[in-house]
Amino acid sequence: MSRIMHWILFCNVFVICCGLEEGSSVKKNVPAVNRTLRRFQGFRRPEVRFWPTHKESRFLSLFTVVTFPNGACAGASGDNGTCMAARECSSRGGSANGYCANGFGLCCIFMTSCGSTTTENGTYFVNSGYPTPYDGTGSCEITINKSHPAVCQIRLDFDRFSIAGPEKINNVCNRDQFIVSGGNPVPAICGLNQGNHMYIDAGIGTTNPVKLTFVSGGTPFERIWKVKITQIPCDTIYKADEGCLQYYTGVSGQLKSFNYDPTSGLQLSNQDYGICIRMERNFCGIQYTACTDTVNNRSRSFTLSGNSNSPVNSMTGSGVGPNNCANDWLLIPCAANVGRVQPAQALCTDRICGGTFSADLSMQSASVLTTVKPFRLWFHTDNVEAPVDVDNRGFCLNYVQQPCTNNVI
Ligand SMILES: [Ca+2]
Repeated sequence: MSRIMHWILFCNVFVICCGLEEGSSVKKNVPAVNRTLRRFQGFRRPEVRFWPTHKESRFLSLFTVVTFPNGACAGASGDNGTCMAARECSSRGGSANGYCANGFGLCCIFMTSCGSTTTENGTYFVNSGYPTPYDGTGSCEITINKSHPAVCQIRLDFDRFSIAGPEKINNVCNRDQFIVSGGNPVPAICGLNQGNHMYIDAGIGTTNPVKLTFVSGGTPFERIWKVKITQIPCDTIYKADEGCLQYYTGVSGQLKSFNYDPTSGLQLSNQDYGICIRMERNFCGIQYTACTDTVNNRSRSFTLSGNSNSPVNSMTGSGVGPNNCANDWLLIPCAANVGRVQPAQALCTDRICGGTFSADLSMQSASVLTTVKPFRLWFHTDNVEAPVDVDNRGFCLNYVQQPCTNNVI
């Protein structure tokens, strides 16, 4: 028994031990243990009183350090953070916000603002003075460096996003702008985007910093933003598909164009991006329906072209003419209305625009189905609105994936 070492360190690390032949894995484990212990110095420096002598060590201890990973945690404030020791949180520039790992760790929140550089996964980028709004002019930029060489995507979640909207003639973001540079091309956006998100391609390799910039123009406006930055390794299952600025998962959900707001939002010009929905297992089609508009007397939840201050029919196709979508459109591959196919028209269409959501020329909104895979939409707008296109909101659609039965292939 004397040759079997039982060590139990009463700090914030538990060590479970058992006997092992000398010369196997104990010595290899020592550096790893020391590293682990150093990570917990923020709690209490563990006292390792001795290592076994050569004489004692014919049988050495194989100890398994039961510790907690630096995983995601929910802070007391509701923000998400990373679970770690207090000293590590402080040295990495975070602030502790509640406990995690059954009280052994602290939930470390990383929040940063103008002029900073971050490598921390889960960092929040907030406006100067947050949570107080910022009403001034200038440029606020942060640089995101990869937290790990394996990172190849960055997801931005707009937990708060309220900056000045576009000008009201052509809906161009020429006052305030949110700009992403350093990754794949991303359209500049402005206005109200709380709850929306973006995926940024960070490329392969250890560098490729991505910059996020909020430009505040001269218009007085109480700007507020809080952007959560999540770094995504290439080999994860939650990585977005290539070419998807937005990526949704789940059998059902809701997707909106940027600055969609039924009350005051305006469809943004100069947009051109893909929206992807992950095909869930055993689902073969996807159905889209315009969101319920609870604000306006007449639904404006799909208003892409025409003067939406009056009822506007749906428009389809890529031809030139009053009922085509030559300038602004939502592209849904081979879209067809559920339950009604008008014989005089093509069985399916691609581009949809106008002021009513339907794959047929109609004043009546419809549910639209496509079985083209993968499930993907493209949104395109040019840089002109007035005088033909006025007060369009953009789109808000609910989607429901359709199972591989019921004649859906
Ligand atoms: Ca336009």
